[in-house]
Amino acid sequence: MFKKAQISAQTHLYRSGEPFKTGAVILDLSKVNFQDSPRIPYFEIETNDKETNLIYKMQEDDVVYGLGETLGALNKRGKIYQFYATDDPLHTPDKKALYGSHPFMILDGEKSFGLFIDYPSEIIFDIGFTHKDYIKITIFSKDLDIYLFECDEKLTIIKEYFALTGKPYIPPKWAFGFQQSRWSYFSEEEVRYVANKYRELDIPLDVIYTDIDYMDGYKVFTINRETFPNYEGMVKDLAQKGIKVIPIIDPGVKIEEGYHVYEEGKMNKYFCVDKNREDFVAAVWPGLTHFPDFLNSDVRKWWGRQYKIFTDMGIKGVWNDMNEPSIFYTPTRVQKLFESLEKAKVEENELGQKLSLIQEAIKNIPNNREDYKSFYHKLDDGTLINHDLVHNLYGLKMTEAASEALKTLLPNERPLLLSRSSYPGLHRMASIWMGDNMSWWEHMLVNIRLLQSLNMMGFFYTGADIGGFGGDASPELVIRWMQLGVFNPFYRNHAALNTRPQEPWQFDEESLNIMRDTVRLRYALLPYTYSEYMNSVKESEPFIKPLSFVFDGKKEKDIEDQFMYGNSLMVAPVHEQNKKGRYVYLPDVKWLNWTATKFEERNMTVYKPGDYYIEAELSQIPLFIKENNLLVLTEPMNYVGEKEITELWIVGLVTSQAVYTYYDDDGLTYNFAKGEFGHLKIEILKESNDFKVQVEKEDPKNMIKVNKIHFEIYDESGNVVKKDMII
Ligand code: MIG
Repeated sequence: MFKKAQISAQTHLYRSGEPFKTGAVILDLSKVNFQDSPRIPYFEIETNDKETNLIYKMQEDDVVYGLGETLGALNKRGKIYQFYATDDPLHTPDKKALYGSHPFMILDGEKSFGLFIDYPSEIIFDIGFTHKDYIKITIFSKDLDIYLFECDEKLTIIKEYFALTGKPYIPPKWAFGFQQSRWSYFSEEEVRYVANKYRELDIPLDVIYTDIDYMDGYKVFTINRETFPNYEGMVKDLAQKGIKVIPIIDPGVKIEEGYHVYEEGKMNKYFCVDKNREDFVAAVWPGLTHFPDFLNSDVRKWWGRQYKIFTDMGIKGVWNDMNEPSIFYTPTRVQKLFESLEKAKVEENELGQKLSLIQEAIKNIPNNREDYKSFYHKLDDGTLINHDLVHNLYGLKMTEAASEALKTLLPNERPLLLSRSSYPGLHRMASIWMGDNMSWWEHMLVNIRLLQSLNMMGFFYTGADIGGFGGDASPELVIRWMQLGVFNPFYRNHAALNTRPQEPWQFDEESLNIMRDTVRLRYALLPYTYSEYMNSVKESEPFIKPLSFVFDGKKEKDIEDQFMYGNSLMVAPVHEQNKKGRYVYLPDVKWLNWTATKFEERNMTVYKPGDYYIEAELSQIPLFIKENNLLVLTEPMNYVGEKEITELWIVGLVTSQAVYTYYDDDGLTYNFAKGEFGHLKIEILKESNDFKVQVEKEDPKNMIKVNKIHFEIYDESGNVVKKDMII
């Protein structure tokens, strides 16, 4: 049975049993008053010994949003989703689970509400799949917390969710620059080559990643000195060019005598244990490993200290991978395989019938639920808990270890911190990328939808592997994806082992030129992106929003491949092969269309609301600036911070009045929280054939270096008036 507590005017907690403290919620719940509550509003409850089911009858027009890192449509109706973190490198439409678990949904209909289930193991959301009118949520436990947000407005529900779980992570400003990665750049030489190539070709770049092959035998916190003899020198030299190096880190610690991380972990009993209290053994990249017990705070501190080898080199961030945790196999699983193979032992002519048996046995080896059930965590109070019951927290707790440590190792510096697996709460300290997608056009659409649904969970700083991770990418795909990437806050080209290289210069001259202009466009947008990002964190409002979060119409709810990037700009990426344009729906207001190729070329057209086919050649990106809203640009640079931003270009269609609050701070520290930031309040008032401008500066700490603003203001007939202003 549930007990109920009031959290805010609109939010209630319904608690059943004794839930595990996941750390998702930032409020102190020890002082809330509970009273018995036989029911939960909206839902019918069905329970048995093992599970709790919540059932809701949907109306025909109800739309379901949320659920973060899941595949399928943005409107989640019509599919089953499972939250049980898994490393699945093939994101086909039938898949129910990915790396993260985000059990927060929004029902948008005649009755609207939000629901967050704070429970760290398996949950199933059957959203109108089994029965088209019903939501059935199955939690495989009776110990759980359910938060119900009773608000009419989707954006208010999200605000309440952030009030409960914390505000989104703010990366350093350079993390909004372009980033290049590959599994792997195998040597220091190769990394230096990539850096030089970017500079030679005048393509802006801020970050290069080193994937697992920089390590010595995949041992975490070591460096292969044969291939990276002077990793630290490389970090310093690249820093001179304005490029940061970010290393990958995996959780599995190789079992090898004399290897310091293994020895320390073993001596201090820092690893997860099996049922015999022996260190649990699972194979990942290094071969047989132990898993650090991140649910224990001593282990987190110990692990966190390891990152010092990187920060001592001048490294400003880390990339935490494989933390579902991914398991390639365990000795038990291999044993079971041999047994199945023994059973399947057949004469050659029978193989046909037995083949599927063998295939099935092999398929079940990695990430097997039985393996997750076979190890334990030791909590701070000394109790042992089976991993399966807290499975979805492993990535969160690993990332917490990194985040806490980096606060000391890089005092008052904002690190770039990425994790693959996640749970609510991780969005406060780090962010996630979308994992191992493929070089498929279909995965561009997945990217577009995930941007929107992850933003609802507070993962504002997110993006997909640009160009696709697995498989070979065509030049056209990479170009179109680089264009979409301009509007991924995390903008990184990354590709898997043995796939066709996809750095901008790997194709032809024309493709290279388009990609250069595309990346430069991203840097031109930097003042807008940063300003909108910081304002959206402050306002607790998603940075990227679906059209239906901004406009009320019915049609808006069906449009999933256009989105608002900040409050002024709607992006309609071309995400299909051979397309020289696309259909775009323009809701409600007039729009200033910029079919963008490069910063320097701004040919604008005004559109009334309606449906249009917008042409977009391979080099062109369909962008739309909302009426009476403004876009802020600057001249592109080679990396963030190369030059002070001294000049702004303000572009917009103003039919009455437009106000833009331009924000800036040092981009590196947390001093903004102490008031060290500046605002330029730019106001444009339409006057018959002209406009009036007013700029107010509020900048006590001198954070804004802008001294010249160029205005390009359009009227509804598409005529432009340009003015410059010295401030
Ligand atoms: O088993 O480190 O998602 O980005 O390049 C694959 C190698 C392990 C998975 C990550 C991917 C990374 C890759 N990793």
